[in-house]
Amino acid sequence: MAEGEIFLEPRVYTLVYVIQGDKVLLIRKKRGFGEGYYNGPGGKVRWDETLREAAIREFQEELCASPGPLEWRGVLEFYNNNRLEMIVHVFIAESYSGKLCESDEAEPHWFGTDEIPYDNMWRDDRYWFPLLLAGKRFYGRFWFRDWKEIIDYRLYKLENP
Ligand code: 8OG
Repeated sequence: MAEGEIFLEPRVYTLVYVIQGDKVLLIRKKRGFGEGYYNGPGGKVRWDETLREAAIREFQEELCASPGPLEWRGVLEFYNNNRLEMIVHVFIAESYSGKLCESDEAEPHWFGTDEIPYDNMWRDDRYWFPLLLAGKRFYGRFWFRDWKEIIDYRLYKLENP
């Protein structure tokens, strides 16, 4: 590796939120990173697939159903103890096809957009989720200490100039 070059492990992830009117589909994760938290379905992007392919595959694995057309809405960078660990691409869909199931990874729950369970979600979600619900595009960077506490963050709305 050339001097000054920084090697990053392939840690790109997806998240998909189905939003129908004033309801949002979340899953309660039953295992893995973020166990017990409500989140959108999603997971790690493999080298041989695109972001959208990964987003669809993870949705199918976790909920049995398939998301409708995906709209890219933002990207989040997560630093833990000052090291960039995860780059997460966030999509929304207005529909899905098939019947939602409970898998060994997750159980689906619908929430009103005014009753998002932020206390049982990742700490950063309370900052950027309102932008998602407001129809914005965004770029966020969050610095965690031991994946618990947020020590700093930057959040940008992406708008056309
Ligand atoms: O494959 P696995 O279940 O471990 O993937 C973790 C999922 O959790 C992935 O979709 C990305 C997502 N995720 C984080 N951190 C955060 C976060 O701070 N907020 C939200 N909403 N999702 C997160 O890894």
